Amino acid sequence: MMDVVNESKERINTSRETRQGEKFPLLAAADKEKLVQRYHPDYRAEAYRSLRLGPNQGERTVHELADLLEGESPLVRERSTLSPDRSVDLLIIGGGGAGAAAALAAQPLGVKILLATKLRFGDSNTVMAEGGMQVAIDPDDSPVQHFADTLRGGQMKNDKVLLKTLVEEGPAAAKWLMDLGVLFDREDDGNLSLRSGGGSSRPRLLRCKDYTGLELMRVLKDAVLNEQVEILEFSPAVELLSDESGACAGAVLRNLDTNAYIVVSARTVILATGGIGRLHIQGFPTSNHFGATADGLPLAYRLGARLTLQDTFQYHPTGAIFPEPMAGILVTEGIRSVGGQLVNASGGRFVNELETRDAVAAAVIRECQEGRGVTTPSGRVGVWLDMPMVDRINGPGTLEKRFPNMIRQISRYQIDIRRDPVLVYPTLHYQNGGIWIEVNGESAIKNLFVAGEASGGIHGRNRLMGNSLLDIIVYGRRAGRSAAERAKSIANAGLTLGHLERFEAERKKGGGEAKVISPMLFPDYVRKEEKVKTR
Ligand code: MEZ
Repeated sequence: MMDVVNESKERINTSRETRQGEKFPLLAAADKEKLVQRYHPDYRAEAYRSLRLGPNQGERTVHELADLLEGESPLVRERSTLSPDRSVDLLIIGGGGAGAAAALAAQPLGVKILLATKLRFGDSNTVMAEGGMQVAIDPDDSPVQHFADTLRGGQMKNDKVLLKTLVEEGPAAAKWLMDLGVLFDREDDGNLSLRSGGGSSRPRLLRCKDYTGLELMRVLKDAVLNEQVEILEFSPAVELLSDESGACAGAVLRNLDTNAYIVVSARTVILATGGIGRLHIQGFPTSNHFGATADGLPLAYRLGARLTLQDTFQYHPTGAIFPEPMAGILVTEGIRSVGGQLVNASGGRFVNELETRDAVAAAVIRECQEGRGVTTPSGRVGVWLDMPMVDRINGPGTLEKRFPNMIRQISRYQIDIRRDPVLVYPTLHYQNGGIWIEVNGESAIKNLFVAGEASGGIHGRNRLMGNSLLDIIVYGRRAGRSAAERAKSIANAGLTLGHLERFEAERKKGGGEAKVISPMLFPDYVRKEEKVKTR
């Protein structure tokens, strides 16, 4: 089997000369749509079912998420007292970039903030973001252009008000980060350096080499630690609390050391719990961090918050698949934006690498399903990402200068990306939809705000590269400000689990048995073997 991989790799090395300079056309809109509908995992009917209860009843989502949304709260069988252990103005649930940005925006308003996080403060998808943050600051660019690109990328299904705000507030968000201390890359003349990404008509990516999220989180975390924000680590939320009117009034956390519940009364709550990669939807490997188990979604859903676009997920086209321990690890789109090529087993290109991610992922899957992929010894099938092409096109040393993180991460597996291509296949990367929010971050439930990947609508059915780092900053700050302002105008309410009683009553009326306890908190690698084979 290794011979097959090596022989194919040889073909990549020999076809490099022919491929250099080769122009691969972008797809016509109709062909792109056909490709996506035929091969993208969002279009596999068998992966979906209808929701039987809750605010999105009758709509569909993938089995893995449906089970969590209709899951049973741990508090159904293990009741907790509802007398508060802690009473704050604002409870932020989640310690990634969106939670940190929210805390920094709320703190100047003088509210008492508790930031509770499942793992350590900073452990999140934010730190894993590599390629950059899109902001329209080039003289030839504009927020209007950014809006148009993102709308096209999102299959025209984006919430236009949310999107307009995202792009218009982009430049101010970048300035805010730089004022805090983020060091974006610059050109030799001192100007900020901008790069293109898939689906973007202009260079618009600000970046810190290929560890942009790590740099952002470093700065955001330091800034929060310097403020009056109390941090509670290893304390995930397991249920939200409501008042008599059904508005959000706090949360029940679980202390992961002692297993004890911590009841928090809060005037307002921000959910910033991040993504879903560790659900391994449809058996896909993931680029996400260990805690990305969709926790905020079932919590909000049981409280009555509506979801939007809950049936669409992003499979990043270039997750490494070989050697096996690398499965799912992200190879940044930045590599493709400077000339990295996707190549099939026989050494030929098959897609323009800067199509939007839904189309590139669909094209990779097509190659693999139609026998033009390379099979690894463990049975995965993938195509090559030819990274040495980057140095060939841009000059020796480019990979080293721009992608030190990629070189280091992949060298752990005895692959030098300056010399060798890497086998890749789509990896579950992002939840395109999530909890519906209005432009100040409030969900359909009063006093419950949402920021970052747990929210939905901004990105439509396919997010463009670099728009999630922008989203966590713009909407993290908006949610922080709005939730703090609201908290100043109301009092702490009486705590109830009325919403849970209503949810369970709905279940009894025909919602079927709960299959799982949710939120899940950690991936279940022990009891349920991950279905890792490439589909
Ligand atoms: O926004 C992203 O998902 C991103 C920049 C990923 C990457 O390829 O680096």
